[in-house]
Formats: sequence, structure tokens, C-alpha cells
Amino acid sequence: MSLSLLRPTVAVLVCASVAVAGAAGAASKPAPPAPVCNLLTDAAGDGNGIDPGSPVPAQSGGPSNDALDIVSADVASDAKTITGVVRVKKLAATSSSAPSGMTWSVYFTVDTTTFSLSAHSDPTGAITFDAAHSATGVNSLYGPGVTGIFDTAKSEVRISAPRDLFAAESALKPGTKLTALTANAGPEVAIPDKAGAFGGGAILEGALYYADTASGGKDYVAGAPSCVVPGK
Ligand SMILES: [Ca+2]
Repeated sequence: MSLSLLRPTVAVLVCASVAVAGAAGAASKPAPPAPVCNLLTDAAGDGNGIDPGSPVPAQSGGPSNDALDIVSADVASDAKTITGVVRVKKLAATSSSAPSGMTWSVYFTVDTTTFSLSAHSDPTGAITFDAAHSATGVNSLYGPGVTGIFDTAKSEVRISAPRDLFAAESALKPGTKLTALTANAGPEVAIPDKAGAFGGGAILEGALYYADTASGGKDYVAGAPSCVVPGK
């Protein structure tokens, strides 16, 4: 989504919220705002962006991978923590169609900086969590302090980072608008270093490698009530 397409949407939302606030102010006891939930949704059954037999995956490259089939996503924050959630059709830590491991990520943008909160499974199913930003086109990983919950019972991945972790790029304080919410899921593709060797944890992710991607969700205002409890 380009910013030129995004901005008119933001402007409409701002006007709508002002109108609602005005109406609520007339009441003697305004109701608290309802928690937001499922800011981003996606159809089930389309987690098949990867065809393992093709160097450039087709749009429908074989059976949908339930563990990578995004159905919804959220981002939520409070004064201390920001949490991203990716929900899939049926979460699993390993997959025969993604033997190199898998990644689930939530992206959001503040001003011109895009941030990500991600979970990674390795070939054994071990899970790690990280955060990154991509203001200059090169992802810089943040750490430490990123935690998460790989919740197979709810088929959702929750990744949490201390708000302070992003302080160098954005305060992310309550009231900050988070736009361009996007969720991606796909295999992790190991890439060789310049010497042609694998190692050092280098991984590649990108549109060509996503099994599923979802965008076009609603914006989130930091600190707003959500069905997601930050840090949980
Ligand atoms: Ca999907």
C-alpha cells in the first residue's frame, strides 16, 4: 500500500473519531471505547504462496499450509509494551512443506518508519522472537527484551517488545498512530554469505517467499483498548 493511498483513509478516520467524541460528550456518562480487534483479516485457505518446486513461487503453489495461512492480525500497546499478533488457520512449529523453519510477522508504520515484530521457528520447532525496523531499506534487529507466546491452542503467535526498544526511531507513546498494518507468514529461507557458506543465522524473507500475506487493515492508535492484552 502506498502512502498516497493510505493518507485519505487516515483523514476519514480522524474526522469520524471527532464526530463520535462530540456525540459522546453530550451524554452524561460516556461509555468507554470498545476494544478494537481483528484490525486485519484475511481469507483462510490461501497459505500457498510457496511452491517448493519452483524458484519463483506462483500465487497458488500447491496445498495451503495451515500453519502459515493468516486469518487475522492485531497490534496493541500500553504504556510499557507493544504486542503484535498473527492468527493462522492451524498453528504448528514445524511443517513438512517448510523444512527450513517458518516466520510469522506483524508490520506497522509510524510516520515513515516500518517496524516488525516476528516469531521464527527453526527446523526443530524451536521458537525465537525479534523486532526490527526498516527505515532505510535494511532491517536492523532490535534486542534484547523481545518475548512472545507461540499459542498452538489458539493458533496465534503473540510477539511483545518493550516500548523503549523503539525509542531511537519512535516514541510509540499513547496516541501515536500505527498505520499500514501488515502480516506475513512464510518459510525461512537460509541464504549463503559472500563466501557461499551458510551460517551466522542469515535468513531471507520477502514477498517471493511468503506463503501468505495480508494488508489493508485498520490503523491502531497506541494505547487504545484492544482484545489483545499487551505483553500477554
Ligand atoms: Ca489466509
